[in-house]
Formats: sequence, structure tokens, C-alpha cells
Amino acid sequence: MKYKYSILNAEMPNKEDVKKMTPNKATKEILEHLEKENVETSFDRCVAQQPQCGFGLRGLCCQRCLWGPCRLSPKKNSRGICGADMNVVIIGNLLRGLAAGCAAHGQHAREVIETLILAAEGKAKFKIVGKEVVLDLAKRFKLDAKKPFNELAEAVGKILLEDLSRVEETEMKTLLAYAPKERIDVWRKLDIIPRSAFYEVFEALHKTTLGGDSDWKDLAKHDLRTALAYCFSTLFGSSLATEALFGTPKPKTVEVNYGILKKGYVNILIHGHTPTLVEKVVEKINSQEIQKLAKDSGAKGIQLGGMCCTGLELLARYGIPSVGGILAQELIIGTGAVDAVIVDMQCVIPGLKIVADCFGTEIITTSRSNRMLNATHIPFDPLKADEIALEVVKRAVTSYSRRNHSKIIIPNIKSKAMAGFSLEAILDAFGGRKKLLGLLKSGKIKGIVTLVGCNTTKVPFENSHVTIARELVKHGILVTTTGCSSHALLNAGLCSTNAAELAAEGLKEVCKEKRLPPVLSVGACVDNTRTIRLFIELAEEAKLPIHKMPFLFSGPEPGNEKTIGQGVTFLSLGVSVHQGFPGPIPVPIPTLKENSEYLDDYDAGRNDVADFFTDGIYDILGSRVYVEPYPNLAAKTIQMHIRRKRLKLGWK
Ligand code: MSK
Repeated sequence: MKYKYSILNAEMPNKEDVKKMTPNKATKEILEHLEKENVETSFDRCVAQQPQCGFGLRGLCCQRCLWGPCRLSPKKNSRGICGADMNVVIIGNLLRGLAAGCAAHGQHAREVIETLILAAEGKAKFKIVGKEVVLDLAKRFKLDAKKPFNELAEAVGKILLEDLSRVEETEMKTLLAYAPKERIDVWRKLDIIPRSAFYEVFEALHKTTLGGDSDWKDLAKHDLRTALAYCFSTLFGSSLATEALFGTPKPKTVEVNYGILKKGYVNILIHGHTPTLVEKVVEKINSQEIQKLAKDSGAKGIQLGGMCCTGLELLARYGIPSVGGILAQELIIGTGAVDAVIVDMQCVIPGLKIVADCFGTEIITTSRSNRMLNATHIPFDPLKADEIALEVVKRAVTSYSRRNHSKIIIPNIKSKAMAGFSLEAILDAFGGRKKLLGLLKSGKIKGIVTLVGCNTTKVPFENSHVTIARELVKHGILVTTTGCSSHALLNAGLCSTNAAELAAEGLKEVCKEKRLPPVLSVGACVDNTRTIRLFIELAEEAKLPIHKMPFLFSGPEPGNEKTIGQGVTFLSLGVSVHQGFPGPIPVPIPTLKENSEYLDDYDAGRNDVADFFTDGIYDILGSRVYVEPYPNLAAKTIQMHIRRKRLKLGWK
């Protein structure tokens, strides 16, 4: 690859590398098309940024106060102006990133939970579809089951909201309701049980101000505490409130990828993270009034598609085809086929609007938190959801007649995929947790790895997700996936039942018998809760702590700050983490000593923070971080991890 970073023992691709190595042929086709059209994307801007700052890449640039920025290095200036050393700077930067990700998922959770409460109070016109989810939550929160259903739903919503925003020193109710007792004891001993997401984010920012906390070990503890708040209020809160409102998804087979866009149709994409407005948008699009409006605008009909996590919600719940994730958003617009993109919050990059302006695509923002300069803004309000959805949809549909359709190029590439694997659907598909555990013990399924997270321009687009998934499946490891990793694996055909052919004998036999793909698309990034709950259920069935089970979390292409919280969450639960590019969890990988003749003469480049995330954290939580940017090596590291877990358990 073109750009070598010896300080990281890693390299980054240029655009040619991306075109050569990306597994989705549509990506290459559109990148070449946009080059001809002279339209710039993130892939060009990444090249323009090379070489990227070595201090920033290693978390050694401190910009927390107005005395900085301070750049720290082991050889020179090992402390910032205030006296902070490298440990304090690295761990503080990580904590700030984690807090930002927590705030993002937290606002997502707040919107869905508030909508649930308003629906329960009869103020917002949403039907609460997930009755069994509300009842289960009510039981876990020890509420009086004899109360009328709507009162229970309101009380459940209020507890989720309280866990998001409490300031008093009280343990979070969702954490106590879902976490295994063994973990709660470990966390209590470490004094890392959080109060709420809002409180711990405040405290994270407070601790990392100038002259704040300069004990890196205490900051590391606050990383774990904030990750637990992130997990049990922002992830659980948004995922469970969504299931309560709209129901629990069930598996369905659909076609995905760029080829679902249709010439002559109004192509509308929905993008972002929150599913609240989406429900109403889908309802309006299917209405006679809007279908007629599309025909009157000169189109044959309407084709709806999804991007990023809202796209995965649409796919899981309604079988609406997904097209791609965060780094594909500019490319999808670059087909020239998209008339409008309705966006809510997060992962909507500014580059989207730049490409949209080149093709006359209408961008409609609907969240007060996520505005775009010169885009149409129609803010969502759960109390007026129907009127707002209608206005949004009308604006999107009429974009068809305002646009020039002469530049359309739709790659004829589609894949079949099965999606919608909620926890309940996974357990059902395998015949319950006892049977699934039996398959794990017998070695037909060697382990379960969750492949999640974003994309980054630092590795060839989607290559790591797809390579690792293929290798794991080939070695009998069942994969669950969420977020943009899901888009890569859905488009690569790994979520189709045919992909069972790629699996090792035992896994292939199981998948064929159950008619399942070896890669289970479980939903949006907040739906990592489904995998967390699956891990908890299986460990409980095995009567083992999670850290002894053959599980692993992998984020091969880390991008968004939200990914930091995902990784630290799984670590806290006792699940080891693979990180695909050195960065947010700053574990340096060995680098060859300068002028050394011997390949094994490594300078491990360790520091206290790196030690904490490997050996230190292993001692207190039973999990550790592996950093490996090369996907084939990463897959081997993961297999080794799973094998060691099985060996210790005495499983075949
Ligand atoms: S959309 S957070 S880039 S997974 Fe959830 Fe993808 Fe990461 Fe956004």
C-alpha cells in the first residue's frame, strides 16, 4: 500500500489501493465514474491529508486547554506545558472520545425513549407494538404487572430516561437488570458502576480539563465507568425503547447493494440512526396520495433504500433494502440516481452535501442536532409526526421533477441477504440457548465473534470486514454483525444462506439444517445490545463467567468516536477486543528496531496505558485488546483467541 507508517507498524491505502482491494465492485465502478466527473470524495481528501500527523495518530497530541496544542514524544518533550505526561494525555484523549460517542448514542436514546413515553401517555400518535418487550422490562424493573399496559410502558420509559440522566449517586437500574451478577461484583469492587450517561460524560469532561485529574489510572477507571454508562443507558436505552415502540425484528430475505436503485423511479434514501421518523415516512410513502404524487412527477414509482444505521433498522424491521454505510454515502449519491436523502442524526458527513449538490440531490435534515448548511430542514417532533413525515416525503418525491436525470449510472450489482436477527430470532433459529450452547460445546460452532463498527479511509474500504468474516466462517466461527460492518458483509453476500457453503464442515451443516447464513446481521450499532444479551444468555446457560467463553468483539475499521465505547463496553463485560488499526485504544504493536538485521528484534514500544489495555485489564476483567491492522493476521489472532478459550474449557 502507498503510505507507510512505521511508527504504527501499519500502512494506509491510496485510491488505487482502494479500487484494487475493495470487495464491492460497485465501489470501484463509482469511484472511477466520479473521477471522470471530477467530483471529490473522502477518498480524495484522505490522500490530500497524507502524511497524517504521527502525534495525533498515537494519541500524543493534547488540545484540551488553550496552552496547547502540545505534542509529546518519548525522545523530546515527554510532558505537555502543564506537566501532563504521555499516559495522562493518551488516556485522557481516549476518555474524551468515549464521552463524545456516549453523548451521540445518548441523544439517540433520549429521542426514542421520549417518543415511547409520549406514545404511552397518548400524546404522540405511535402505536406501542413491542408489548412483550415492555412487559419483560417491567418485570426486570420489578414494576407492578397489574398496572394498565400504558402506565407500565410509561414507567419503563421513565426508568430508561432516568438511567440516561440521573445525577444522584444511585446504581443504574438497567445495568442491575441485565448484567450478570459476577460482573456486577467485579465492577463494584473496582468502583466503576456509573450513575448515568449524562453524569459520567460531564465527569469525563470535567476530569480532563486543565488542572483536572492527572492520575492516569483513575482516568482509565473512568473510561470503564463511562463505557458501562454508555452500554447500559445509551445502547440498551435506544435499542430496547425502539423494540418496545416498533417491535422485535424477525429474519427476512431481501436484495441489497447499489443495484436496488432504479432508473425512472423516485429513489429516496434514509440515512442516520434514529428510527422514530422513519416509521411514519415508510407509512406515508406507501400511501395512495404519495404514490400518485410520484407518478404525477413523471416517475414509475418510488424506490426506498437505507444507509448507515437507520438503513439497517429499515432492513431489519420492514425488509427495505440497504445500500451502504458511512464511507459509501458519497458514492451512492454519485450514481446520480438518488433524488433525495432524508437524514436524521450522526454519520451524515459534510461531503454528502457536496456530492449531492453536484447531482441535484435534495438533502432533507430532520434533527435539530444535525443541520447541514443550505439543506432543507424539516425538524422532527414526535407530537406532530404524521404532518412532518408527510411534508418530508412530499419534498423528497417532488425532487424527482426538479432534477436532471442525464448523469445516472447504477452499478448492476445486487446481493441476496437475510437480516433481522434480534436476540429472540437468533435463539429461535437455533432452537433455544441450550441447543446453541450444545453446538458451541460440540465444536460444530467453534465460537462467536461479533464484527462491528464503522469504516475508515485508513484501510482499503470494507476489505478488512469481509476478509476477517470469510476467514472466521471458514474456520467454523459464527459471526454476528452490526453497523457499517453489516453493510460490507450484506453486500458481500456473506449474510445469505448460500454463504453456508463457505463455512467449515460443522458450521456449514448447522447453517444448512437451520437455513441460516453464517453471518447474522443483527441490526444497527446500538443493537450490539443483542449480541451482548446473547453472550450473557449463553454464559448463563453454561454457568460460566463471560470471560471464559469463546467470544470476541472485532472492530476492523474503526472510525466514529462511538466505536471507542463499543470496544471498552465489551472489554468491561469480559469479552476481548480486536481493533483493526492502531488508534483509539492505544496499544502499540511491535516495531522492528532501527538498523536491526533480525526480524524478531522488536521494540515493543510499550507504555503504561498500553500495558493496562492488555495485561492490566486482563487481570481485573479477564479480557484484553489485540491490535492488528492486517485482516488475514487479525483473523488468525482471533482464531487463536477462540482456540485458547476452548482449550481452557476442555471443549473440542
Ligand atoms: S453508522 S457509528 S459509521 S457503524 Fe452507525 Fe456506521 Fe459507525 Fe456510523
